[in-house]
Amino acid sequence: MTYETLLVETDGPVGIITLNRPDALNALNSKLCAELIEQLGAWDKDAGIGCVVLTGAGRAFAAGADIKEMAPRSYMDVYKADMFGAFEQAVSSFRKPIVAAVNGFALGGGCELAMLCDFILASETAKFGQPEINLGVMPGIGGTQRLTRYVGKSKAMEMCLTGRMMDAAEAERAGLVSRVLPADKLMEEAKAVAKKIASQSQPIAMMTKETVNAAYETTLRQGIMFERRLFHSMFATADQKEGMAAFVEKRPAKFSNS
Ligand code: CO8
Repeated sequence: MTYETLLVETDGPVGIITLNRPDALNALNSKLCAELIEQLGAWDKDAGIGCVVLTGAGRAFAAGADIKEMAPRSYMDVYKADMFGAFEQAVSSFRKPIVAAVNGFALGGGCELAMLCDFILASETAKFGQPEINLGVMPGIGGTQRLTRYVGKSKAMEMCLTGRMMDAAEAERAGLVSRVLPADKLMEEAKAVAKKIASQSQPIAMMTKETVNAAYETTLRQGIMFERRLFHSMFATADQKEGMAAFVEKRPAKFSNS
């Protein structure tokens, strides 16, 4: 599939999407949102894809929603269109793991998009922020909620109220990113991590993602019960039998995704 705002490729079971509006620092315009929704929809249904890497071309992962496109819109325009509603829904409900490889600016909607992914690998040059307040608005694709859950109230509040950017080292200390890598190693490592994930049992990886994400939505007790029920259900899969047999027989597991 050829897109105007995305580069899409596959490397075996890994799908790689590069946001590709580098002249606008990959700002999220409606075209880009529609194309990303379409591609994720296709890969959700494609059993050949086990993990996705999302990155940005040039100096940015994404510098936010497209301000030039958004600026003239009225309240009725954005309310009726439920601006960014379908976008947030499409990424957050994607069932397979998505790794964000953040190479530069991840600001506003760009930071929110990175946080919608399952974890973030950052290059040393990455910068994260929620600068919407400088534009007379606030985060609107989940930033007030997800950033607070990632880094805690104090830092999230400071970032949303001041618009200050965090560098990669601070983002790692704060728990926003899982690891920081040299810029020239970021994609190599992101693809290696995605390949490792895609080599596991696909349904077990999907259930694991669903269960970790349940920690955001439930009480501790409900989350633990959800985990236990899904854990028990894994004993009905061929992949549990294979994974454990392979360990006992000292050989690599050969999962059948069943
Ligand atoms: N939208 C549109 N164009 C952008 C954006 C953006 N978010 N960011 C950068 N660009 C464009 C610039 O206009 C410029 O284009 P041109 O060459 O035509 O003038 C080009 O990208 C390069 O940018 P700069 O020249 O500004 O590059 P600098 O290196 O000087 O600065 C910065 C880089 C600091 C990243 C700067 O570009 C910047 O501050 N960008 C805006 C960041 C921002 O405010 N992001 C938040 C946007 S609002 C948002 O995301 C809200 C989401 C929630 C909506 C929810 C609705 C329900």
